[in-house]
Order: sequence, then C-alpha cells, then structure tokens
Amino acid sequence: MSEAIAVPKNGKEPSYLDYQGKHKGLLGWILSTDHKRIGILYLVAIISFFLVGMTFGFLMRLELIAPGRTIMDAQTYNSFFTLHGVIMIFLFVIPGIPAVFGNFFLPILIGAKDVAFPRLNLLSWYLYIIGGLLAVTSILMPGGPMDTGWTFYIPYSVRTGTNVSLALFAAFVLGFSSIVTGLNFVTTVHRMRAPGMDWFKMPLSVWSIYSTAWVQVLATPIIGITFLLVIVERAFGVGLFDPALGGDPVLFQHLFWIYSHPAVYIMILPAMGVVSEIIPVFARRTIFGYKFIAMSSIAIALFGSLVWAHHMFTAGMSNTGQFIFSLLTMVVAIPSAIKVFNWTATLYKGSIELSTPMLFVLAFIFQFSIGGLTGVMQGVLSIDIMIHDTSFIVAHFHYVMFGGTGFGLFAALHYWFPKMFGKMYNERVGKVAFWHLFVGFNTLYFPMFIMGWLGMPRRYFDYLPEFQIYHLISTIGSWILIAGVLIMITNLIKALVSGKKFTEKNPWGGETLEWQIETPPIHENFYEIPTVHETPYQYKQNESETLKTPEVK
Ligand code: HEM
Ligand SMILES: [Cu+2]
Repeated sequence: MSEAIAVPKNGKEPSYLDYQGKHKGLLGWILSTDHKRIGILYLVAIISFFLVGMTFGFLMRLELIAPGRTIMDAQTYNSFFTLHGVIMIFLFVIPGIPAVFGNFFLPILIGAKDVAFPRLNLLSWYLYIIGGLLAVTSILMPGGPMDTGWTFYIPYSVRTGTNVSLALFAAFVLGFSSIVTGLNFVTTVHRMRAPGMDWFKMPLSVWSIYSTAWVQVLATPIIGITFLLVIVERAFGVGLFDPALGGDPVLFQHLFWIYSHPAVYIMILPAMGVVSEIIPVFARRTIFGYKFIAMSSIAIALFGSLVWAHHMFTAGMSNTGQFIFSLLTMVVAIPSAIKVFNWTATLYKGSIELSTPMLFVLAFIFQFSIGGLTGVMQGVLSIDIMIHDTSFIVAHFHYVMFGGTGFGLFAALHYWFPKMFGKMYNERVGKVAFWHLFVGFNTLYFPMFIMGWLGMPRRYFDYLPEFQIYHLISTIGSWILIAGVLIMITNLIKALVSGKKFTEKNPWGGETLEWQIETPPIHENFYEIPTVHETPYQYKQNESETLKTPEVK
C-alpha cells in the first residue's frame, strides 16, 4: 500500500500513550489536542453514560416484570424512560462511534497526523462533558427530573414543572459538540488526505463518517434552535408552540423530527461503516460493490433528510402529506438494503473467521435487518396508525439503535482495541460476553414486537394481565443482556490493567493504514506522511475475488 511506514534509524518513538507533551499525567490527557487521546476521553465518558442509561433500562424492566406497581410509581417511571432515552440518544449513540473511533482512526485511515482543527476537537469534548453534567444536574435539581419522554412533545413539555429547561439546554450544548466534530471531520477528509489517497481509495468507514459529519453540521442547528424556543416558551409563554397561547404543537413536532430523523442516520451510518471495514478482513474477500456502498452512505444522508414526518402519521396530517412521506420512507430503505445485500454478497463463499469483532458484525446484520424491515412496515400508513406509540415501536428502534449501532460500536471496540491500547483481550471471554449480549438482546426486545402488535402501549408503567408473559420474558432477557455487557467491560478492563503488552502491527490481516503503523500508534501516527499507491485488498474494485491471506509486514 505505501512505503513510508519503516522505523527511522534513530529507533522507535514512544507510543501516544507514553508521549510526554507540555503537560504530564491527567492534565496530559484533558489538555491534549491529540485526536487519539481525545478519542479515548470520549470512550471513557460515553461508556460511563451508557452504563447510567442501562441502569434506568434495567429498573424499568424490573418495574414491568408484573402488572401494577412493583418498585416505583408512575411519575418515577415517566422520569426513568425520559432519562433513559435522553442519555442513550444524546450521550451514547449520537456521539458514539464518530467521537471515539472517528477521532482515533479517521486521520490514520486517510494518512494524516491529526484532524484539521485539533483544538476545536478538544473543545468538542469539553462541550460534551459540560452537556452531560448539565443533564445530570437537571436530574438532581429541585423540581425533579424531566418526565416528558425524550421527544419533549408540546404541550406537556411547556406545562410540566420538572427540570425540562435545564435538560433542553444540556441537549443544546451537546448539539454544539456534535456540530464541531462534524465540521472537523468534513474538513479533515477534504484537506488532510495523504498523497495518493483518492476519494475511491478511502476506507468505507471514512465514507460513513464523512456522510454523517455533513448531517451533524446541517441538521443539528435545527434541534438546537427548537430546544431554545421551547425554553423561551416555558419562560415567557410567547405562544410559539403552546395551543393555549395560540401556538402550534405540530410545528414543534415537525422541527423536532426534521433533526431527529436525520439524527437516526448520524447514529447508524458510522456503525454501517464499521461493518464495511470488518467484513472483508474476516471473510478474506474484497468487499462487493465498493462504490455502491460508498455512494449509498451519501444517499442515506441525503434522502434521510426528506422523511421526518413519518413519525407524525397520527398527528393529523393531510392525506397527500401522508402519502408523500410514506413513499419517501420506502425510498430511503433502498440504500440501506444495498449495504445489507453487498455485505451478504461479500460473505458468500468467504473463508469466514468467527472472531469476536466478526460475531458482533454478523449480529448487527441480523438485528439491523429486523429493525430496518420493521421500519419499512411503519412506513405503511395503515400499519403505522395501528402500532404507533406501542411497544412495537420501542422494539423497532432498539433493534436499530442498540442491535445496530450498539453492536456496531462493540464490534469496533473489539476490532481496534489491540491497536488502540497495545493489549489483547481474552478471546474466549469475548465470545462468552457476545453470546450473552446476543441472546439477551433478542429475548428482551423481540417480545415487545408481539405485545406491541397486540396493543401494549409504550410509556405505560402498568398493563393488562394478558401481556405479563411477554413482559416477564423481556425482563429476563434484560438480565442476560446486562450480564453480557458487564462480562464484556470486565474482560476489556482486565486486558487494559493486567493484559500482556501487544505490539503486533496487524493481528487481523487487514491492509488499511492503521494495520501498517506501530501498535499502539506513535504521537503523530506516521514517522512521515505516507504516499498511497494502491487500494487495500479489502476495497479493490474487481468484484469480490476470494484472496489468499495477505502477507503481514
Ligand atoms: C441496555 C439495555 C436497555 C434496556 C434494558 C432498555 C429498556 C427500555 C425500555 C423498557 C423502554 C421503554 C419504556 C416505555 O416505553 O415504557 C426503553 C425506551 C427507550 N430506550 Fe431503551 N433500553 C436499553 C438500551 C437502550 C439503548 C442502547 C438505546 C439507544 C438508543 C435506548 C434508547 C431508548 C429510547 C430512546 C427509549 C424511548 C424513551 C421514551 O419513550 O421517551 N435504549 N428502553
Ligand atoms: Cu424516522
């Protein structure tokens, strides 16, 4: 691929982990503008918030194990699903893969020493932390944690006395962190590519991060302004959204979903990029239809901005409007289907190695397909009007957001962990954790499809006895899933703390640039900027040759 990776005569440089910059110790991390260190800072913060969000999920499932009150009252339940949704969406899946692996690997994958704006990059992490702390503060402040649902629908969100304004401001600040990250990544891909790293030589995860970055920059300001307007409405009752003041609550829904539907692609596109990165390496095949996959990321980002009102089919929209958004929802499924088809075509006749990263990827394809296809079902008006606001919807987005993005993030973590930390985790325990996650996940969420189809409403802390068997299975599923999460995190922390040093450059046999540099990488990634002559075997565009295992240099 390129020749400038050789160790200079005066010997190996220390890794970015041991690099001594202006500041030492913890300050050397929280004041560092090194994209790799910022990626790690995000990883620690994002996994911590995931565990907080997961705890609310665990407690909700415990409450739902039996009809009637179990461990909490209705008001607490309302706050728990709101906190759970807000934390999982704004503090886990939206920043998730771009902030951790985009920051750590994007510059390396295109042959650069850092992102375009390193200090702005550090600012994005500060904004993330400030937003997260404001969200936590809103839980503890008098008035109590928000209880509106993560969608903050009007009129309840301008009427309730809970800390909605502080929570909205926290989301506003988090939005800026996302915009700044997007700006950085768009500029980095345009301006920092190594000589010879043409657009169609770029790894597919770069195409996904790039498409996502444009949505972060263009869509996020809309939710920022909308949330500020709700804060103004709560403070001064200006009558923008509140019908009692002559406002329009449906206008709020349009503004909310004009961001939040494209936001689901900010969540899923990076995970799709990770899948396109890992499949050819563990199937030992060139990816099927490189250009189609690259362009389908752009198509998803574009068409994904035209379907928002499919969340509002029951909000009293005109038939014409419903027809148009239903049709567009079908259209936006096509580029996602292209990806699933091409991944499957790449696996066909591959010599598949079922290592932990690959297991997570295969689970992604299975769960994302269920999530995606049930999404298409909801694009059909007659079906959507029947299942809107039931637990069928809750199952759908967990299959896409957790079964997709969550499992994609876990795949990326196990794929790039040895390169990031110079340590290897216990592969057998990795697999044990995976199977708990996979079985637990499907046991937790699949029953929600069935009971939702039978009419179980979402956001209810009590239910009719006929739904109990499904809730019981679902709650047991949540225990298995959470056990899997804890085994996985323990396994990785154990590797970090007491694992043997791992310096192999290329444990999986990939050919993209990160597998040709030191493990862990040196401070500036490359001893000198490489010149790219040819495309890595994963992305050679002569359709899907089965390749012998490439020589690891
Ligand atoms: C870790 C295990 C998880 C468990 C046990 C869990 C459980 C639940 C449950 C039971 C609800 C439904 C509340 C209701 O409508 O009555 C819910 C809602 C939700 N979950 Fe999860 N979940 C988990 C992970 C996730 C993840 C990873 C995401 C990431 C996107 C997520 C996002 C949401 C959202 C957005 C809602 C809707 C909240 C609302 O209605 O406002 N959850 N979750
Ligand atoms: Cu949508």
